[in-house]
Amino acid sequence: MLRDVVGTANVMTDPEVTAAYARDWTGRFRGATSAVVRPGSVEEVAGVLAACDDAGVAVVPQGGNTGLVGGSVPLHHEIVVSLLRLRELSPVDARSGQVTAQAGVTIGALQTHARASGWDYAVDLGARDSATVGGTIATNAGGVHVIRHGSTRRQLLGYEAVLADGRVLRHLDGLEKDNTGYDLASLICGSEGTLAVVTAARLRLVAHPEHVVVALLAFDAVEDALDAVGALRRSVDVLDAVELFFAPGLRLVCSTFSLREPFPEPHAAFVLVEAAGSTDPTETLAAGVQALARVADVAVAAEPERRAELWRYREAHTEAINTLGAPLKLDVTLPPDELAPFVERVGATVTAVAPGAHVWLFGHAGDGNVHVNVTGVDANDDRVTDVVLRLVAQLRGSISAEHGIGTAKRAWVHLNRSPEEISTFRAIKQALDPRGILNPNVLLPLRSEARA
Ligand code: FAD
Ligand code: 2HG
Ligand code: ZN
Repeated sequence: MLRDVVGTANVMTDPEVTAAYARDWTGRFRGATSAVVRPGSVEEVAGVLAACDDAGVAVVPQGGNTGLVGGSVPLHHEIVVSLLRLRELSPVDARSGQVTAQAGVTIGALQTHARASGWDYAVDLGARDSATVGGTIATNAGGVHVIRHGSTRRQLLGYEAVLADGRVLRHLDGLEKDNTGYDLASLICGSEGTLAVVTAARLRLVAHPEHVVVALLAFDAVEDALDAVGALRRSVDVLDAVELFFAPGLRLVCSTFSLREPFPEPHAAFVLVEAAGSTDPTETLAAGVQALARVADVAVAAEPERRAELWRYREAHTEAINTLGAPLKLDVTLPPDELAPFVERVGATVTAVAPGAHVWLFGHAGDGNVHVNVTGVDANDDRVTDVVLRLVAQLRGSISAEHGIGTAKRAWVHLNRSPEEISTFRAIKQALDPRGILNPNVLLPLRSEARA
């Protein structure tokens, strides 16, 4: 009995309570569950999984439930295992610049903890106050600092996780060099809860930058903005974010949140650049911006509050778009040379199959990552997903940059992964979770779903 493992108060069955765990952040993915279980220790996670494995009951691990691909909610009546009670953080190790965090710690809490010791956690994202260490590891979350520090996998120096049958794997020493066999932390990172439940991690911290400056650049031609991305990456060596958005998204953000537009004149495209370092990067950034060919206007901010105002124009896109109804979200990476052709073609590609659609584009341009949000269509319209992901594959891009596959994209994994790779994925899943109880409805395509 799960109640014997976690206590009666931590098995919730009232549909009014469990509903919040069964619906995703966007409102697109809605399921139902007979129970939400909230273990409070690694031993309790092990007990819950062993019991479910014995009974052949499928589970969905859940952290902050901010995932955007329908992977964190029980769409097939799975039991939800919420990790939010695992909230311990070790002191920051000043010599190694490392910390051990339990799965339910939010990214915001981890950053605050690290900053109190002069360090920082490099993965940063708009969902920081809800997204958890466990969830970001499970999705290998990216965020705004990938161009400088890499995605979550690069921060991961050790892990603790529970296998489907309740066995606990633990390797938390955090040695920078450690070639003792298979890198299980890297394997579990990005596995979206299909191989093990992450309970804790040893994480790399980075120096908290003393000086940060943000510039919002306006362009009258989309092509000029995309050219600027590569030029800035070459000329400014202290860049830690290069973000992109366009006039319709900016207008929507400003009208939704009653914000003043950042520039007196309208412009077509915007690049938000952040530079950071132990010395003031303003001059380096200004020189990089001056060298750009066709910048129409610039706003610069060094003070934290003004920096946050400029960031809001970019970060508030997700929330603003959601006010229009649950969108269809795609998250793709293009090779640098294909970013401009993709941005140019994707709108017409979508409206060819869904004439009433509105396509919103924004993203982390520094690493080629574009978020394609489509409103004005049924969010489950597979035709839209199909044409966009095929365009991405044709341009040699990835159909999932940072959000994962979840349930939303499992039918298109074959566009990026060969049959040999997919059968190796299946073999790994079978070895670690032979009864298939861990998030069985995400990531791996159904055999009947493999499309030509
Ligand atoms: P959940 O949503 O709860 O779960 C996500 C997946 O991980 C599910 O498959 C779940 O089963 C699995 N999982 C959760 N916890 C565990 C665990 N302990 N062990 C094993 N599996 C687990 N993502 C980015 O990459 N970059 C961004 O910039 C970004 N910005 C966002 C902004 C907003 C406003 C929102 C709403 C989302 C954003 N996301 C972004 C998506 C989301 O925040 C990330 O995918 C994040 O990693 C999810 O963390 P979570 O704790 O909410 O996980
Ligand atoms: C972002 O970069 C997030 O803002 C969310 O990854 C993207 O809403 C989206 O599609
Ligand atoms: Zn993103």
